Amino acid sequence: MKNYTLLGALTLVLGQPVFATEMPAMPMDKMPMKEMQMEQSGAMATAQASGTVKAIDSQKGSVTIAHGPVPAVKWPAMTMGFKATPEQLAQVQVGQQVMFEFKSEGMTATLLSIKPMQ
Ligand SMILES: [Cu+2]
Repeated sequence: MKNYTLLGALTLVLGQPVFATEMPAMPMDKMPMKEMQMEQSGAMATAQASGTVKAIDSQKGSVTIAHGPVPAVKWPAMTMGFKATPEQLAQVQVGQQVMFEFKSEGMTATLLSIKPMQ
């Protein structure tokens, strides 16, 4: 009988501080902030740029563009490949100056739209 009472008291004493520290921590409050920071650091961003078409690979579904600096995603000028749909690839030719919109997720950039400059 004595043991049960002691155990009960211990559970009560140990149980309460754990419960008490969980309440004011408010992890729910901090989570949206973390997600926002990840988005801002470029986990996924959309941007506009212009450049020159260097190569078109319709089998891979990609277009290589020598583009100027893109401040929105902190890119310097460079030549790189963008994922593109067959419809997007059909709108441009190698050597053309183009304006395009894209989204970047890590090292992968995907065209949202592309059109020749006039
Ligand atoms: Cu680039």
